Amino acid sequence: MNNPFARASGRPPTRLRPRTALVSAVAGLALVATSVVVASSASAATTLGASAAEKGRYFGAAIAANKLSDSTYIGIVNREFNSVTAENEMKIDATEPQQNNFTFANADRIVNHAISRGMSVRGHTLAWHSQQPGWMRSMSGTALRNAMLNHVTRVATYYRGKIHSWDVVNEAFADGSSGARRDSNLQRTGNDWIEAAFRAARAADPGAKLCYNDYNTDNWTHAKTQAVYRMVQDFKQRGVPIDCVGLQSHFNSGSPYPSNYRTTLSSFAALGVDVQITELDIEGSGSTQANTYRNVVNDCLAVARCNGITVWGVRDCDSWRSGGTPLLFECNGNKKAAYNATLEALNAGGTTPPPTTLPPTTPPPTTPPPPTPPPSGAGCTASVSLNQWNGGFVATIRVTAGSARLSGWSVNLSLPGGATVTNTWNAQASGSSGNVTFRNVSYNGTVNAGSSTEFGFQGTGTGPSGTPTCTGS
Ligand code: G2I
Repeated sequence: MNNPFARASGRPPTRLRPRTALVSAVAGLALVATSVVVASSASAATTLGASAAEKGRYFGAAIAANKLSDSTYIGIVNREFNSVTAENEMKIDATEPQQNNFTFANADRIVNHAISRGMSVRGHTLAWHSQQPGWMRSMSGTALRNAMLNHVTRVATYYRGKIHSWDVVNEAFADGSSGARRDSNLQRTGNDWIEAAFRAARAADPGAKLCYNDYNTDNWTHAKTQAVYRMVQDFKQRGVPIDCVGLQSHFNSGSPYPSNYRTTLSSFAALGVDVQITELDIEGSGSTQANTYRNVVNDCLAVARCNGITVWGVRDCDSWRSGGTPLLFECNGNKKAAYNATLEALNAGGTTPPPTTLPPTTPPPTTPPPPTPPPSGAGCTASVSLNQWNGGFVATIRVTAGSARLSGWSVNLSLPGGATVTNTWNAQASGSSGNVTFRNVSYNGTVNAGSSTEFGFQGTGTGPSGTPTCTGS
């Protein structure tokens, strides 16, 4: 993907007009003085996006499709930002209001505007417990898992090549001291729903960075921060495709900017992922608010893999928390002290870009050795549930042990001509077309008598229709 940041420019021209030799000595001195002033002011970028671009970063805003025709609003967006996020238009309820009926018109208005101006786009969000359409809210189990994967696949495929970073999964951890996953219909489909979503997103758009995004993960000592850290660490160790962590960073008196914020950013980065500040807003006013914005920018610039900041709205009146006046522009479009502090901090940050942070190539998951030969005729059955759409499918296979406990299993099934497996979870596939065999992975080979386990795969073309054969050991 091109780096649009390198093209961003809000700098005034630095070239001085040629001078004649007839200038008097006094006027000449005045001209020298003038040119010094011009040269020094010309060295500082004059917009957030241009300044961030000089540091190899982006500075973005969440924007709304229904405000694109507001001239004050779009004037600020076009002038200041080199990245945008759709505030609501890419959420599940917006893009799949009825199951398998996708609507992208409003999201497209944002994406097309951004692309036409050389801005990059953050995609928000593919899988979330909130803002689900009614049909999804009432689903559970395998049907919901399939519907979620189908959604991830279809939306990420539609925008393939256009999204810099996707918030693949949003807000999946509980608040408070438990460090647990948030209870939700998605969580109840199985703890592996997050990694399944990331694998589906990678298969659909291999060029996008894939992020986990959450709030109240700014303070390094908080249980929620630690829990997300452990999940990302685990994903990196097991080869689950994750490239970035989004810290929403909604700050106010109840959830203040923490003094260890830089430690949080650098600790995530040390896991080998990028860090992005994805929904920044800071309630308050005047120099207190300005100083907090300055601190956030300084912290991001201090961490090489902190590759961008997005503010959650443009003017205070556009904010979801407008009463807290948390943004960089007044309602009339004027710049606030917070804006000036943000730009100053960006400009003071030097001009050395961080290392290029294209999506890292993720090593394939480590796979266990094939199961040991069967001790005796352990039996199993397998059944397929298929979610098919035009050109692709997600298959979920339920493996059920017979009257004896299994210590391993394999499932063989036949795909119709033209079908190809692109992505498998909870199993290891041999082959990708025709007859394909799926074997258990390390954590799901043992199945008690009469119990079941599930694995899945995603493919292009038409999914399997016959009954699979299951072999237990
Ligand atoms: O709540 C703040 C943010 C927390 N992190 C995830 C973000 O996606 C979330 O954004 C907010 C939007 O700023 C709000 O604009 O998410 C809310 C819920 O999706 C958005 O609110 C919704 C209202 O709930 C709807 O009633 C309304 O129709 O905004 C919609 C469009 O104005």
